[in-house]
Amino acid sequence: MPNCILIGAPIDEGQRRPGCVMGPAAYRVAGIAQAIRDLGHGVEDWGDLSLPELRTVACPNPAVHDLARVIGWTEVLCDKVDDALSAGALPIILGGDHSLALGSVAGAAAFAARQDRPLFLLWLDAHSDFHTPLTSESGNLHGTPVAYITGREGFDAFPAFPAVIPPERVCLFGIRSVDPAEHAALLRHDLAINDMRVLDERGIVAPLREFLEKVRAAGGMLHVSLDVDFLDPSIAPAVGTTVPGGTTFREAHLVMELLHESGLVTSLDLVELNPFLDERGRTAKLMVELVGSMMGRKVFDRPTRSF
Ligand code: Z70
Ligand code: MN
Ligand code: MN
Ligand code: MN
Repeated sequence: MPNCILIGAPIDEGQRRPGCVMGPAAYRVAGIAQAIRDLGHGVEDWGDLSLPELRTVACPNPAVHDLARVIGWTEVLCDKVDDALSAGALPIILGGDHSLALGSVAGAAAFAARQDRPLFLLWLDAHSDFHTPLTSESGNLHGTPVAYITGREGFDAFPAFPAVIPPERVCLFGIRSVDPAEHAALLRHDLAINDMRVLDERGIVAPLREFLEKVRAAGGMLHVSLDVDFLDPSIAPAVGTTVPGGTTFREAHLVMELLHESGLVTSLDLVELNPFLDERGRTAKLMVELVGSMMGRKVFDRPTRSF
């Protein structure tokens, strides 16, 4: 695995509940850099990003809030994630709410396009985040990145997405909260939708392996976007939008272990951690443990199975 670059993205304008700005600090306090170093990887911390000068923008949907700021974050994140990948590292973006993925995946897409490699997206989340700024009822732009990344219309105010990811290269995993407008749009697009119904029936291993095989066969890069609410709220309370019925501690670790084994992950978002809602840092610590599993920590180091 390449060395890691930590990028702090203290963004909370993509939703309404304050607290996600403290996310990057909480990951550092929980020891994310040392946890990765202990596994034998180099880690560089680029510190926290700050907002660039804002443009004046408008959106026909009056519910949408903080559009200019979210666009500002999108631009700076796109640039920095591209820089980190160009430095040969695995960028880990410390959020911040999920609107940061508008920029992080754009940066990964710009880099992948220059390398002439297809970029795939694994979305570990309770939500499908497939609204456009025009369909969002909450006006919270953290519910829109998957639509932006797959080239849906309605993002006129945003920078053009560098290299649109076709829906067939996107895998939603763990979803259990989909708004009606998202549902209608998902039916018209060919994303892999591994909702909880599918994961309960098939388990997490088979659907994840299927997707990873596709990435490998295509020689692709893989961006993983891990939303805290992918996890069951009983083990990860520090999130504004808790949805019951999430993945267990064991399932989540297994996902990360399989990702490690695959050797395919090229960038990672950690999003929606709200340390203000945490219980003695347990959610931050769990997220750091999950990163450890993705970076190669094992209970017992048996020879790697091949994919
Ligand atoms: C809802 C909306 C959302 C994350 C909540 C929720 C979206 N579909 N995304 N938490 N990460 O407001 O658009
Ligand atoms: Mn740059
Ligand atoms: Mn999300
Ligand atoms: Mn979510």
